[in-house]
Amino acid sequence: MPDATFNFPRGFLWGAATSSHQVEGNNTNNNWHRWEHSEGKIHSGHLSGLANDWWGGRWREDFDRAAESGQNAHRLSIEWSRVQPAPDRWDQNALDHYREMLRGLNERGMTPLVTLHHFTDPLWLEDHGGWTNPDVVTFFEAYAEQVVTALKGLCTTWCTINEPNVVTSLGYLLGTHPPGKKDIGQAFTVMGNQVLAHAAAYRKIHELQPEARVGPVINYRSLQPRRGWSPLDRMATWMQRKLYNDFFVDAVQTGKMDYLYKSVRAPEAIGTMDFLGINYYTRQEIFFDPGAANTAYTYQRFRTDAEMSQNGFMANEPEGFFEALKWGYRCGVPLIVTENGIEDEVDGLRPRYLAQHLHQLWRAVNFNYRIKGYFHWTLVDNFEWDAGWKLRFGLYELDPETQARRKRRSAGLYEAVCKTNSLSSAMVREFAPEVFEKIFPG
Ligand code: IFM
Repeated sequence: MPDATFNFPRGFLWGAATSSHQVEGNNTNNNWHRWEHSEGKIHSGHLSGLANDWWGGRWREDFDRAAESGQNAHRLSIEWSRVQPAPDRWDQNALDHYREMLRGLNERGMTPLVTLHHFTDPLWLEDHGGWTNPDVVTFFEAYAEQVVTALKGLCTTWCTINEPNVVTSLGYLLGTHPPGKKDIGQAFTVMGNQVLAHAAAYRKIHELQPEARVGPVINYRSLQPRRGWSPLDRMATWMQRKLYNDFFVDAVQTGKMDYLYKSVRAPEAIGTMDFLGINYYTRQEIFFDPGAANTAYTYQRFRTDAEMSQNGFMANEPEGFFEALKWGYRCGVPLIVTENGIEDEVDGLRPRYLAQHLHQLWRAVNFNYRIKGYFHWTLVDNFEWDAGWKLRFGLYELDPETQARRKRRSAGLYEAVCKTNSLSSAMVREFAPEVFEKIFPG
């Protein structure tokens, strides 16, 4: 095969994604801090501790790393519990801190993408019933107002809620994230409140900043029936797709929240999506399981012959990424890949995962799916929620004790891509020769 280059459109955003609690350190006023300090919630009792010490100022060196490796954008999140430490208190110093960080991105020529809610809630909110409390809609709107008023000179692209579907499934169905519930009724309440809170924040942001681009971020999982011939597996897959992948975007498109057994009107949600953020990691197979009422009668697992990540957390399924982008395309708004990546401390699989996923991204771009950018999860290893420090997703390795960073090989591949706005056969030959034939068949 002669040398070939897959080019991306001019102005394509290339960056990495992070979230406040996972990188800042010393976040002590939110529900995750409480969860970390409750017995048996986090792998090996790990704590986020200093995390990547961004609150202490190490964001500077990490932004330098990203900028020097050709990234022209970065996605970060604001920590609600810092901005509003108590229901009646707004912390201007915290907002100044974020202003400085966004200025830091702009000075380095990087476009900021800011997420308002990435998993963590202030303790006072959790103590008021969290996302099951209908007041969360006005609380979230007020928080968005404060943040956008303070930061609108430095950012125009806002993600409202990161992975509402993960918050509900892990926090209210499986119970592995706070508040640790296993209650489908509460999960449905939270799903509805998330849509309404997103819609209220969307309208408030546009009032404050008419040129803003505002969207939700959905974790898209490619779901396939385990036994294609089984009507029960097909039905379970359909239900999971509807509730996990489709619920939120359908609600903002149709103004109806479709819980399968009932539909609730939400006309205020219609048209509150300027772009759709898609987080894609993996694909799973679905079985019908009559005993699993809490998970909509399904059981899911990876394909038996799938290539698994280091700790078995996910499978390398690049075709599912194309499917995710095709799914997003049907929404008719521009798409941003707000997360994609793999846990791989030894960086054995990541280079080919990255090459194969960027190949699928390029294919989708060539189908005119209006994709504006790609944000790799993540820049530097960070605190991976209930898995603690076990799962390492960084392009750079972190020693949380010493705060030392070390560049992984796949950072070299991503750097070459970002700097040339392309994926070439030479890059794949150098970094992931084992998949060369798959990407550039001879
Ligand atoms: O680390 C998380 C992130 O916070 C949300 N999306 C998935 C990532 C990897 O598990």
